[in-house]
Amino acid sequence: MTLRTVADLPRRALMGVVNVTPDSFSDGGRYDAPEAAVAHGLALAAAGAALLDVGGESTRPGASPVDAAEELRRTQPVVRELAAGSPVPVSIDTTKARVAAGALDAGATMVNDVSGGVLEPDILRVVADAGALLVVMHTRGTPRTMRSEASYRDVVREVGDELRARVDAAIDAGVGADAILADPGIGFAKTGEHNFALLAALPELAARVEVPLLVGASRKSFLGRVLGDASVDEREEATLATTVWSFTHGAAVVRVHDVAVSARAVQLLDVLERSTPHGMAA
Ligand code: PMM
Repeated sequence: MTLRTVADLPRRALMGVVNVTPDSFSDGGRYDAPEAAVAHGLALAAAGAALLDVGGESTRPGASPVDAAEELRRTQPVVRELAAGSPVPVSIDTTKARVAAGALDAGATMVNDVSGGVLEPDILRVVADAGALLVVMHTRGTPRTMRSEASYRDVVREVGDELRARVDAAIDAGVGADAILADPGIGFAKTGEHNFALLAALPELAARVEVPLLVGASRKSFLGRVLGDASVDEREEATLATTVWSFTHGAAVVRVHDVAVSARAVQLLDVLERSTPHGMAA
């Protein structure tokens, strides 16, 4: 399925995570064989994902970099199979222009760049030329250095300004303004407090960046800390709270690992929203 603009996505779209990596923080190694990754992607689509986000390089703090050839080797066959065989569009989670080009060639219609086009600015032109959608995420530095860059005077204002600058750079490179989503980058060059401040300020951020927001808080460690150091496997309810919170505070897309759980919550949210003091709407 092809996407031309963000408006082509369903309302409250869930982006399902398909990590083809041996070392992602939440599901590393579980789906690193291409067949397993494809089967997982198809299951996420069946569970209600509106988008599948295929990634071949772990972005967890301190992760080792992967070269473009290896990242392409991991992701391209999975993108190709999912683009051909799944009912929903495929996104490639990469910061590399070459990997993005390979994925778009294989049928992806969205590029999710966690560096917002900073690490390889050519990626913006690659997206523009393909007429694809783009996610620009906010971070500072690289996964290796981002922890030391989590310092802000006013995190909401600074992230909003820096994110808007990334949106402008994408538009300058030829990406349509209606094809861009912005993401505050929960957990990227942020402390737990910064993450909560940004989640509390989603409407302000959306107004500042002037494009729809994508939020990715699924299973991240700041959620575990609130719950007394809950492990990754014990963060699903907290993740669900952030999904519902993000959608009710204006996010257009939420990126999650467990799509089925979030899809059921979104279904209920839609009914609640249509309900009146007289009862449930038909
Ligand atoms: N988080 C991760 C990876 N890619 N992309 C976007 N746009 N937003 C995020 O918050 C984000 C991302 C890290 O999580 P993972 O290793 O479980 O994929």
